[in-house]
Amino acid sequence: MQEFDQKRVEEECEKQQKQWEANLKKPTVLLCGQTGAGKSQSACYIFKENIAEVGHSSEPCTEGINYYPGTNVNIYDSEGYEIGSERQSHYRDLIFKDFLQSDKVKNSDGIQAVWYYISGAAARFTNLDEVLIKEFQLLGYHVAILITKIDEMSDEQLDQLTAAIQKAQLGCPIFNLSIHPQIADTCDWEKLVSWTYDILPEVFKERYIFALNKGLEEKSKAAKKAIWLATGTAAGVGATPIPLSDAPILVGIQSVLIYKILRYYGVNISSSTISGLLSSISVSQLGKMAAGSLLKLIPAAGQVVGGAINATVAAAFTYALGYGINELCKKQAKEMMEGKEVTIDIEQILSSKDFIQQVTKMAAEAKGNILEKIKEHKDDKK
Ligand SMILES: Nc1nc2c(ncn2[C@@H]2O[C@H](COP(=O)(O)OP(=O)(O)O)[C@@H](O)[C@H]2O)c(=O)[nH]1
Ligand SMILES: [Mg+2]
Repeated sequence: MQEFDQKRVEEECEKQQKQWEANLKKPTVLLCGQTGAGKSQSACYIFKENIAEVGHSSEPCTEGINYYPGTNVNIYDSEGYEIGSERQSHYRDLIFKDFLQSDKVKNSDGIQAVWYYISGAAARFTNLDEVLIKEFQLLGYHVAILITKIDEMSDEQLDQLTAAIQKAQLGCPIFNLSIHPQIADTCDWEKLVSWTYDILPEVFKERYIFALNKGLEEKSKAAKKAIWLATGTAAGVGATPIPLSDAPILVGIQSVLIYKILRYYGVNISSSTISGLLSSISVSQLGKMAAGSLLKLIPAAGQVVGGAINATVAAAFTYALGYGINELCKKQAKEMMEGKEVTIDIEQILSSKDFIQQVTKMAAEAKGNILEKIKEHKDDKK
């Protein structure tokens, strides 16, 4: 029997965590449209960081466009134009000549999404709006139209405005929005968040998720992706003849998986701390227990090639652990979004008997078809 080597586990965690983080890019969103449409406020509503907030410091950019480099998302917040103003006639040049041609934009990772705002209070879709949106699209930008302040509109007004936009046949989605507490929850915020997630190239998706105040679905989606990736990797590790419960690489994979899931939900604890917790509640014991009871569940276990069993057990256990953490985070995050004070106490979770029992039970259930499932998820990705 090998000794459980915590130092190697920590090295493994650090390595895997770094590898993952090195590949993540920060997405950039451009907010465009009329002054007072609610651009700045909406960014504060969606994202965790109080970017684009009045009084929040921005970096100087093209005149009329403020740049807010956030921790996980960058926002270009255009001051917009007022209908009939001097600025309206310059707005197109300002965006397409001054701003998009500027070194700052050209030397960056680009702009992944344009949120184009139409104020429900003004309820006008102007010729300029149409021209600008078409120009963005021609240049290959992903544009969404955001009708804001719908609390200030009658249903009829909203229908008319929507019809006017649809008549232009721009082919971009339209989201009806308001931050008014009485109707905000029934608006299309989650749909906007989801659309943006979908159009982002892979390397930008994860940091976008970190930045989000909303998007429970997307957080869970990202967690599930991470779970299947780790489960597949664990299956590979388990195929070696090392007893799986003592393999630092495996605990590393599981710790980094938990680390990723927590990050999606906005909790930041280093993966080596998690690995410490995992081993201090002796996940190796748990692994042995799971392995032992799982072995009993496999008919004629003695005749099965050792590697095959290890792969199954390692994968099933990793899957069950990730699944359990994601479910707990989802529940907590929902409560958080409802304004309740909650914290995700990972130490308490990992040492809770209920949680461990649930994971063990689930791993036992999963072992039957986990390898096929891994394969399905790999095929899905192609
Ligand atoms: N009624 C209503 N007012 C809003 C809404 N969103 C923003 N506002 C208000 O509209 C004003 C302009 O918002 P702001 O975000 O600064 O607009 P921006 O110029 O497009 O950045 C502020 O007074 C906001 O409080 C909304 O959904 N409904
Ligand atoms: Mg503003």
